[in-house]
Amino acid sequence: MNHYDAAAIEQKWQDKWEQADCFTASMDHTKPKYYVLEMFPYPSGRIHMGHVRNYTLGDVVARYRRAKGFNVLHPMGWDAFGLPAENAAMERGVHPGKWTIENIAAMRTQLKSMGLSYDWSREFATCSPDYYQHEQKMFLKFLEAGLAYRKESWVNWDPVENTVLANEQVVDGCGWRSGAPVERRLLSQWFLKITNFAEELLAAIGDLDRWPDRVRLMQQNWIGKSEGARVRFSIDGESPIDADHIEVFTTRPDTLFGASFLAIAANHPLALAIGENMPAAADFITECAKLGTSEAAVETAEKKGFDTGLQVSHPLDPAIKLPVHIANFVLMDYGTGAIFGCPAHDQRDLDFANAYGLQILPVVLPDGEDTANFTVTDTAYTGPGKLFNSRAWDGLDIEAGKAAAIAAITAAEAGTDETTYRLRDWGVSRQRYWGCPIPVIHCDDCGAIPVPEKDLPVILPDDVDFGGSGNPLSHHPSWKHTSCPKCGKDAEREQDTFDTFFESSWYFLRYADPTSNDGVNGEAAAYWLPVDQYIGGVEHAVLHLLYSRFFTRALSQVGYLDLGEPFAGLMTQGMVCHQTFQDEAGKWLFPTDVVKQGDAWVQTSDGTKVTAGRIEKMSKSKRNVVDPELIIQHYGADTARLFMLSDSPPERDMEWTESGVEGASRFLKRVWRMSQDPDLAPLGTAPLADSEASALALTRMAHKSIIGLSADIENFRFNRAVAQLHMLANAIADVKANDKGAAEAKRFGIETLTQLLAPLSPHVAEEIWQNLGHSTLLAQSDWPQADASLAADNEIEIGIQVNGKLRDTIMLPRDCEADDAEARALASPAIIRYLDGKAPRKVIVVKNRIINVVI
Ligand code: ANZ
Ligand code: ZN
Repeated sequence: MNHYDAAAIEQKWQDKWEQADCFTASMDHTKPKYYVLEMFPYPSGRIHMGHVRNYTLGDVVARYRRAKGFNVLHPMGWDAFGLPAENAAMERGVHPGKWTIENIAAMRTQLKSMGLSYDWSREFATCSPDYYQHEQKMFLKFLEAGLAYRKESWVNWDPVENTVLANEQVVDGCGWRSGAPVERRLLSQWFLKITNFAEELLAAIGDLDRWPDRVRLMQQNWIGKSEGARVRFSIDGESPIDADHIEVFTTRPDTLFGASFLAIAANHPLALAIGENMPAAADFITECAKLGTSEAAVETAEKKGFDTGLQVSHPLDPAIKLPVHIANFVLMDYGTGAIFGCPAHDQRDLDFANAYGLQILPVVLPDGEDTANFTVTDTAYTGPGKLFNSRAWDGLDIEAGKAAAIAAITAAEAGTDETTYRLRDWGVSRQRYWGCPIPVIHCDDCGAIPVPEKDLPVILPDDVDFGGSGNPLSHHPSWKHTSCPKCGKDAEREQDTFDTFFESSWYFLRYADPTSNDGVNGEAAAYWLPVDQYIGGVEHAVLHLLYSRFFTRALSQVGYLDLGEPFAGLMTQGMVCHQTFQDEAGKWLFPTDVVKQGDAWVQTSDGTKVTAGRIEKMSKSKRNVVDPELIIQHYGADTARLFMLSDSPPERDMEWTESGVEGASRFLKRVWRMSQDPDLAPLGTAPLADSEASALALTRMAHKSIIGLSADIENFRFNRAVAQLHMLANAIADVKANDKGAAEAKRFGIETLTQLLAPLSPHVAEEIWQNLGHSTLLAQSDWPQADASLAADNEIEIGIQVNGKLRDTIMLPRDCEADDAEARALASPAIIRYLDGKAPRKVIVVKNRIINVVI
């Protein structure tokens, strides 16, 4: 018997697949297409177990669909711009480009060692000008179409790093790297008009029926549609700004008569104007600026305000006067940056009113309360009820009250109904070097002028210095100096680069034809898109997936293609977890540094005590990581892949354990041994029609496995697919040599097992297939066909009802006679209990369906 040598086999079959060009895709209108895509990796240098899981899942789908006769596109590439490369440059003095290219080479080798069925001819890295030059054209088209624009906006500014920080990069009000307190700054930045598509992006979520509900909900919340009203309050006396009124956005116009103050954002134009003449106000504004711009920061901060001394009149009764405060919980970039506060029915407003002694007037009466006694003190009432203290609206419910309020403010010309969205336009400017240059030239006279098409692409210069702070592009001696395309005067290039989400928003379109001079080849995209199955981490549930949905629409609008949704099916995988270990001093230890002795863990090096901790997501900081390369070297990629699939359903977290990998390895060795059984019937023999007992059972199990495993793969139940393979292997082992048809059944069983194993552990399957005498490649073979009649079980599960309620289920032979079925049902312990010693009045048997006992 020859021995299973994973390393030799795997290299051999990877070479064979490549020579036979098995995975190169091309358009073919005679076949149904299937585009399976895994989120492309950032080239950090080495693959981790999360990658292994992600790409194994995708590869099973790709290999299965190919065998099922689909024309499969399964590409891979590199999301190659981004901060880590720039940090490496600063820390180690390597150029980001060089660092990235080397990382890609290393990771490509690792991915290839996994035997993934990619069409490598379509590979690209987004940091290559071949790729990013198209983004510059897209951006200019967006500009022309009004889908890109420049505006001043408030940003989190890190004064040490001299750069803008995303909200997620602000930790407790400080920069995540520098630790310096973040400032709010007004900066001119480029934006993409994703808000143009807010309604469409929201509505189309309803059609994404092959997306996880959780992701759909997250997108819905992110878009955050709010229906309400815009209401004007006129300023009493002299206004410090041009406008004589303050506009607020509210979702509760029905509570207008419960208003007791107006609050404006610290960076509202009115606040800034007041701050100019009032040092105390200016101090308060500065204090607010330290809070950062994130909603989370604003939510959790203590509610603080500053009374401006200004007063406004109520829009429906000028006799009612309300004070105007500057408040830290009002955001400038939502609604109008100003609110009316109704403390009785909004908790933030109530906290604020209690802190500053403002009036609390309830206007919604909960059912069962009476107007004379209902008061609000510490907890705002946000539930349903009838309006009161609200003049003509008294007695209306909230919805009717909103309609009445909108009618009243419209009639008084003090406002209108309005719908707003939480979704903000996408700010794409980054003060970074390692990104796609924004193709714009700034002229003192002409303003921001697009780089003319003939001068594209704007190539990122290589010779930059990473020594200083801020954006290295700004320090480059010559790159930024150019002349104005319009007037010819000296001008400066835009030195910001695009947010790296720009690259990942259209890469899936590029794969349709990665060398197209048009950026996106419309015809190829029409053939391949949408992606039939997208697979990746749930951490991308909002930004990447929403930007991609937007980009597809925006590119369609400017003529690149004609497509709505880019991803028809989405699967979000769970994390790969591992137990954590610490030494006596609390230092984290690698799993390779510890060993189990009896029930306790000790350090391999010196036998000292180790505390085994929780099972957590693999992370470098806790050292609970296992290096895929070592696993592949030790067990082979087929084992790593099989274990990845077998532990839990793909959308759930899984625990990586040594015993689990061992189990997967044992199973492959078992299949390997079975395939070398000298008793197998020769190649080309089919199971005998009159096989007996265990041989018949195996044939049946093989047909059942084909049906079951196909459904499991189509529905992402890979763990069940693996269990099915184990069952089939057991049925092979259970065949008795003396049963008629044993040798033929075993051949059929092992061949089927090999074919079904192929998408999961493809190398060992190819090797066994060859050893079984085949000269075809499994990678190019059709999926086995099941005979449903042979797969049928001769036992079926039948429910037993007592007086119409299901009380038990039993296994009965198919087509079991009524008398026999009745006898078996009445023998069920559960039914005996229900009968409680009595005889049933009637027993109704519906053949192969159900048994109803009437008592
Ligand atoms: C008066 C009112 C009375 C409100 C009441 C609520 C309850 P969503 O659902 O998130 O859209 N708001 C409006 N603009 C704001 C801003 N820029 N910063 C902070 N808060 C703002 O919430 C809309 C509600 O949030 C609005 O309705 C407004 O407060 C507040 F009993 O107006 B409401
Ligand atoms: Zn000019």
